[in-house]
Amino acid sequence: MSSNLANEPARVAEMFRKMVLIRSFEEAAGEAFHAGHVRGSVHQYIGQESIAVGVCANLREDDYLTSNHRGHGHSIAKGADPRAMMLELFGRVGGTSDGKGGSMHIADFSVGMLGANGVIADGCTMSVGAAQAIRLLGDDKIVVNFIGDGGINRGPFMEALNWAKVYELPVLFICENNQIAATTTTHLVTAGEGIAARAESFGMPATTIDGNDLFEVDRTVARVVAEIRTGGGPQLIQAMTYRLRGHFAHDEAGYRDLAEVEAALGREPIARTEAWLLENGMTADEITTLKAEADSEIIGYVEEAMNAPWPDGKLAFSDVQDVGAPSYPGADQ
Ligand SMILES: Cc1ncc(C[n+]2csc(CCOP(=O)(O)OP(=O)(O)O)c2C)c(N)n1
Repeated sequence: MSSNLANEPARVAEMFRKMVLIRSFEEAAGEAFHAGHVRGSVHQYIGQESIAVGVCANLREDDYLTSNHRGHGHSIAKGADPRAMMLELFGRVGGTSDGKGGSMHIADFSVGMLGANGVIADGCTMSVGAAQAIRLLGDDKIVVNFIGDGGINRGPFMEALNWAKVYELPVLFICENNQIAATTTTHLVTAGEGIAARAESFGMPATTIDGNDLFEVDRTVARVVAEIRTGGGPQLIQAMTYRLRGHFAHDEAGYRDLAEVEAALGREPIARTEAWLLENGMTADEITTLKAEADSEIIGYVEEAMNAPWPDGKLAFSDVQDVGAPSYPGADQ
């Protein structure tokens, strides 16, 4: 893992801390789901942490992010408050949307996190809308959209890439290629030469990287973000990775080849970054403490969420866009 970060162990340690916090959050979210505290579904981001953290380390707080159903890691990396996120998973007061969104709809506008989205690929078109707004306002923000490899076979992906390229909008599409969409091996249902080729067919530069290598993610995203921010137009990065758990918390993924999982565990990002830190001045004790602190921080949020009040049922329709009854001549007839 040679890198431009080699002289920045403190920065790497901070990124590692975020990756570990995401892992702790996801383990706790899975346990809370199995204990019956989380309604709906929980799609854990375990094994992909280096992508969210490496990408978001290169964004400004006022840059925007759109995400998908596997969005907890993206949200934490962008700066959303994990305490409010846990409350949201539990559906309680104080959640990022006061419990109305849940796991697949985490949003925190205060840090540019415009929203996760349970509808596959719909975050792509939302990101292009946000980028169009940036263009109209003359800002120099950029938008990052996270999408899975399964999502590239949906229409909104194609529409979003087309629009983004036609208007040369400041969007970075990050396709996290964990090689599987729910239970389907993605390349078996994807025509053509794959994700990068699909972006290139729209005239959009595409770069494929090892997403489990924090340093490669960081280096590549730093370059691409600078190009986009200075008017270079949209780009796509395909980050190769592996979903270490089932599709959602209640999927034991028994359909997977164990040898494949074993090999993937050998490439998983937290252990790889940890190895670098150990070689570059961090002690094993410091790493143990850092992990224990992350676990206890998250356990605290779980306990708080279990005891937090439920929202008042009367608030179900607040914060819902309501433009009222149509008003035009003859509307009342
Ligand atoms: C429009 C739409 N179709 C189907 C689903 C059901 N679904 C949820 S996640 C998923 C697979 C997504 O795979 P991918 O985009 O590769 O992301 P990953 O789960 O691997 O992170 C599917 C089919 C959905 N949420 N939305």
